[in-house]
Amino acid sequence: MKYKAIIFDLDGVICHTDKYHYQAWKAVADKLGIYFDEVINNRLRGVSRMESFEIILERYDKPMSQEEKEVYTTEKNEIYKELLNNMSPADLSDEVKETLDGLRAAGAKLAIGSSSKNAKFILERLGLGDYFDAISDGNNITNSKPDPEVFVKASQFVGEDAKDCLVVEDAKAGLLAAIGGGMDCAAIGDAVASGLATYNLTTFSDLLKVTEA
Ligand code: B16
Ligand code: MG
Repeated sequence: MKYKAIIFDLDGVICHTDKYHYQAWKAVADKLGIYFDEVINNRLRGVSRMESFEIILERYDKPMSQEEKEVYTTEKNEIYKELLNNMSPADLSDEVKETLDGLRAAGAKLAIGSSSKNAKFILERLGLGDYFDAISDGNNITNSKPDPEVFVKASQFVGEDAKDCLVVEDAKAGLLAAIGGGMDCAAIGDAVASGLATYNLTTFSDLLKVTEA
């Protein structure tokens, strides 16, 4: 095993909550009469809740106060959390679970590095509530990706140096955060196209090969 710890992004890597984010933002956008589609939703990947709303508001031509923004983002989160209740351990693929178990058996500590403030709730829904050695998420950071903070905190939580950590990400902002934190990174999904990663994964289980010493 080349790494002492592997830090996983959550949404888009361990599980897929895009459709729930989409439905919840769509409800808010419709209420405000703002055009919103799946292409715009893709731009919200790995981006914090308020920054996501700012992207949606690019198509809104009236000013909005910070208080109103808080009201709408809170409403979005309530709808989103209601939708997350649909998730269950069946939403965790066998490939992801077997790969995680294989990496742990090979000696790596496993951590989460997610922008989401709902990370712990999502992990519980997936049956992974007690699985990871550490969770760094939207609740313990002040700067979101591409700032390295979420991954630096994750490495500190597991007590390993950045050079001994590998980050797994599906968003370009997440790869930039890993690189900024001095960590190697593996890209999956859309993040592959950026060409920024140390490794490009075709499928999640490729992690077992690329981390082999
Ligand atoms: P929340 P990740 C990110 O999670 C999502 O990709 C992004 O779409 C979302 O806006 C962000 O979490 C904040 O989520 O509203 O639940 O706090 O990819 O960093 O695991
Ligand atoms: Mg992600």
